[in-house]
Amino acid sequence: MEEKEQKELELLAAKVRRDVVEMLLHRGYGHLGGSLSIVEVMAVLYGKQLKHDPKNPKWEDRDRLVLSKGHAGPAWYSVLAERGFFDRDMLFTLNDGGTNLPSHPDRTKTPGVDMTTGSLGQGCSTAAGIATALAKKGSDAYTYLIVGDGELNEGQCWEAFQYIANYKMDNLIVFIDDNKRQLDGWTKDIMNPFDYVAKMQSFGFYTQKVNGQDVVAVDAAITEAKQHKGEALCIILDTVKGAGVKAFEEMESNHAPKFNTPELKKTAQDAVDALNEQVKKLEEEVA
Ligand SMILES: Cc1ncc(C[n+]2csc(CCOP(=O)(O)OP(=O)(O)O)c2C)c(N)n1
Repeated sequence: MEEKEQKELELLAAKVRRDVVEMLLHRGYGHLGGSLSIVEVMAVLYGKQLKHDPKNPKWEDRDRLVLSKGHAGPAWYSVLAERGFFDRDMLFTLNDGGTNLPSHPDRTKTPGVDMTTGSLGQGCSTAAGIATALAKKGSDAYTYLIVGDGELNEGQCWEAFQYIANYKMDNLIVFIDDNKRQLDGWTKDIMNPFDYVAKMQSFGFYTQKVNGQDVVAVDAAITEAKQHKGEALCIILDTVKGAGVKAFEEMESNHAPKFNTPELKKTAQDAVDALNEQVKKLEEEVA
């Protein structure tokens, strides 16, 4: 990847990360850790790999995204706003009564959101259905599915994976966001997943594992996956819950913190300020 393209993706990631923290600070609470861990994959998808048209969100030939770990909606909303699907000001209506940005994605409310999610596990099945329908219509659109490592505790995910592998669905890319933590602890302590690579390979997936916080590595893995025809495709994103803000990475419970004390508000505001600096620096480098 050219250095300029890398910087542009890093800039988009920095803006999305900044927006996530800023909107949750404004709201006073929200799903922080699992939104921050998927920032880079969101930036690579909307900055390069996922076909979309912000002016025509229902464009027939668009690629689809199913964010099965729907609680990470703020990361999706941020990248949609940055790409121009709606005004950035709308981010600050997150979770308000009557908002078009509910805490979990709703395809009837938000431009650019194609599937409603939030009940963990179900997005794996709906993504498989969407990709099946697109293939039957002769579309060359991709469906991308993002699943959490805690979410994989749901048996429904594995039923869907069996279906996807059985039908050798090469128009769907499964991302597992392996941030190693879930709502109330470490995934390995709650339900040991053992080795995702071996597991997905044994299901029949062409499986790669990459640093999910590295836009170049994520982009290369998607490009590589698209070259594998006639195989189910999986990319395991090795990520950090709360990624990109040291204080959040180290927070004991960073799933959905409340910003309800002066200290926590200051931590979040400091993060927004630091991320704004990062955005400014990257903007200068890209110019
Ligand atoms: C069926 C279902 N059960 C429980 C929940 C509550 N819940 C929301 S997020 C979460 C943890 C998910 O962990 P993970 O997939 O690892 O998400 P991440 O750590 O990436 O945020 C749980 C149990 C839910 N949304 N759906």
